[in-house]
Amino acid sequence: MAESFSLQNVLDTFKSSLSENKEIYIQYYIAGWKELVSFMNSLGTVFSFISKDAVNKIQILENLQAGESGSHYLTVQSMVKYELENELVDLTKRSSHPESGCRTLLRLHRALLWLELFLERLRTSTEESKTSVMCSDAYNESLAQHHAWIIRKATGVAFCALPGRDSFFQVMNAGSEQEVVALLGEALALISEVHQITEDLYGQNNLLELP
Ligand code: 1PZ
Repeated sequence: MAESFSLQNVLDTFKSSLSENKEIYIQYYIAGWKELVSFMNSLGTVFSFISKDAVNKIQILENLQAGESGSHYLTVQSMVKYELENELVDLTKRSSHPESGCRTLLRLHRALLWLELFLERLRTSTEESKTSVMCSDAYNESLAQHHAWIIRKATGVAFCALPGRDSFFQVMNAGSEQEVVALLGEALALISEVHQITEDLYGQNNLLELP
């Protein structure tokens, strides 16, 4: 990463991901995730098993975009339509399409809910709040429900290695605490909009439990 992490970058990329008619450009959605991964990598090696999986998912989506059917992977909406119409999604168990765009993006989508819940806690936290607690509370309310015991265990260990609230605010690279809180509010509105649009689309197409 040439540029260092900033919360503003995350906000900007997710902003670019929304088209005028509220479709989500996969390219910018992925770019947002890359920002988050670079942030996670800066936190230390305990988090590398998490960022490796995120990178892997990003790569799958980038390969689909670069492939011969790439034009269908412009937006999340066009991807869902294309993959469903052409039966490219394993709907009940993983078989001939274990790495569809739909199931891959669903994993990131679920993680986005974790991010939303975590950032909301961070935004409203006080000096005494512990990042490890905010992180695991957010995790238990979201991603944990989709993870096997062994992953939940490893994730719990990683949370204990999180830096404190002060360093989080610094890493956000957005100025004073007040300024970070304001920017978090802005970022959250956007992340939750992107999350909700995806959630509705996946819900309408019965894709929320893809294996
Ligand atoms: C700032 C601290 C970071 C905490 C991140 C909290 C999220 C914990 C996620 C733990 C993932 C563990 C590794 C791999 C799990 C995979 O099994 C699952 C399901 O994929 P499948 O096996 O079905 O292919 N992968 C995921 O759930 C995607 C996880 C992406 C995590 C991205 C976190 C980004 C954090 C941003 C930091 C600001």
